[in-house]
Amino acid sequence: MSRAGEISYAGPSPLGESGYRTGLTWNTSSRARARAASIVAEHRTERTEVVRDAHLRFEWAAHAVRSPELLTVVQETIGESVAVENTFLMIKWPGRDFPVPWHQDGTNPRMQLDPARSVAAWLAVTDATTVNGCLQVIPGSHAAGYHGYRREESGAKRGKALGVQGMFNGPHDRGVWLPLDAGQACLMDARLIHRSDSNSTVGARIGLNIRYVAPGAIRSSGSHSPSLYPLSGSDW
Ligand SMILES: O=C(O)CCC(=O)C(=O)O
Repeated sequence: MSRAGEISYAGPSPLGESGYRTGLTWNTSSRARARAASIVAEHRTERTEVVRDAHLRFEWAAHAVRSPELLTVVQETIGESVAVENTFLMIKWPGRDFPVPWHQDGTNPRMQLDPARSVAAWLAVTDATTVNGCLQVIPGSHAAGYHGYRREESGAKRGKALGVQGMFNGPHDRGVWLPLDAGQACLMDARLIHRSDSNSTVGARIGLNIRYVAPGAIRSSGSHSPSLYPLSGSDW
């Protein structure tokens, strides 16, 4: 499923050759783990897997999107004026089949993000490991631009429903795992191809996904006009 009028946006990344950056911190690991424990307590009964717009629902997430180190690096990457376009909290419960297919955060049927003016972040609320479903990325995959995508056949309601067309949903020979401790974060070019596996441990794996944009980053198709949550700058 790729649509007429979409732009490929092939080319270099503001995050360099790899198209991603790790080694960032959004909170102390002990505070992140305490937060994870309360999220688990709140959602254990329903086994909620995805909470959309977490930054509008939870005060801790509204703080997380503006955590100083993360926001500074986002501003260095896309400029001083920054808004949140979207967040979702993803909980991988033990024993659930919940892989996320290879996908690119900056393209969907509603819009495309200009990769020079947008960046995606993934914040580890619990530790994220290769066995509980940390991200796997394909370094440099941003450079070829946006690809066509398909709707995931199962689980489409709960998470990322769009996978890169023609890509098998499993490890890739160029894939690199990004394990993170609770409280750490990574940034990804909006075109970087990434995925995650199901959680095969006995504890929950929790991550917060954020799409940050600068003014003019969003090309929307049709009448969709995203509601932005400005964090800095006066151009909104
Ligand atoms: O949390 C996950 O496992 C997947 C998140 C993701 O794919 C994303 O950040 O776009």
